[in-house]
Amino acid sequence: MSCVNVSFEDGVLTATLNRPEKLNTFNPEMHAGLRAALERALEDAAVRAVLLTGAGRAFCAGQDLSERNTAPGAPPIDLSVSLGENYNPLVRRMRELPKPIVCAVNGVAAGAGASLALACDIVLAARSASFVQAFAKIGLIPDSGGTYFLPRLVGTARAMGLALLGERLSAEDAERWGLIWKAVDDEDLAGEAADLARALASGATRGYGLLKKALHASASNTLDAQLDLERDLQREAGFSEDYREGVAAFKEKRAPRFKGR
Ligand code: T3D
Repeated sequence: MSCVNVSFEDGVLTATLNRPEKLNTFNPEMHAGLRAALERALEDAAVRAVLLTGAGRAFCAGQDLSERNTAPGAPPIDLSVSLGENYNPLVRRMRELPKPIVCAVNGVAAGAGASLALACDIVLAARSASFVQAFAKIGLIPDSGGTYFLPRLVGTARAMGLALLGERLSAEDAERWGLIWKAVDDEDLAGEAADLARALASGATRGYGLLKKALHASASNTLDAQLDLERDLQREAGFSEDYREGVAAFKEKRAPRFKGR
């Protein structure tokens, strides 16, 4: 059975982390499966939104620690190789994908699993789910974008507390703190996430891609640079078929029929 189940319907590519007995922890096969899913999402014009979720009781507990030999006498492990070859390209692929990624956090998201969720564009979480910055408990620092996402989403004080203490943050607190978009009742998660992904898949895909770029750039831009970027990206958006359709639909008082072009 594959580590990542991929399905496609109504413009939505759904990728389900599928090592439930291992809390969907990352191993090389999981990385390869996610890489392939994201490459397909990038290359296939029919894919207009991605939905990421996990099978079983966890979303993802980060790196599979059973794959790391830390026994006395074992050679030191150079973790920069794992980050450089797998985690960092994964996060870059997600951030650079010019299509929205919805995350349905079905259970605990720990370590790189929490960062994976935060690298998505809209995060819904089951009320019973939680977020754990587990890294410090094993002597590591938040990775896979954790030190970037956390302070930007919740501020330095809360990011520092979460990272140092490694305590569980409930989905409801995550919503209240602005870490995620929304906590929903467990039984509603799959349906709400699928509806959201479908709605995004019928939206103005090119505009979405450009707005992702603009919002992400704002984290490191001056206002001046950001205004220039908005001008340039809005130029591109204005050349899209979907812009014409959106304005025409508005004037004709009907729902737009976006084609994603
Ligand atoms: O190495 C590199 O490539 C560098 C990159 C690192 C990125 C990272 O993600 S580092 C962080 C790795 N993740 C963790 O440290 C999380 C460790 N797990 C936990 O903190 C907790 O298990 C959870 C908060 C995720 C869930 O807690 P709970 O109480 O719901 O479950 P549990 O009883 O702790 O775990 C259930 C089983 O899953 C248990 O095994 P057992 O006792 O039933 O045989 C536990 O050992 C196993 N498990 C949980 N997380 C991992 C894991 N096994 C391997 N790797 C894990 N990450």
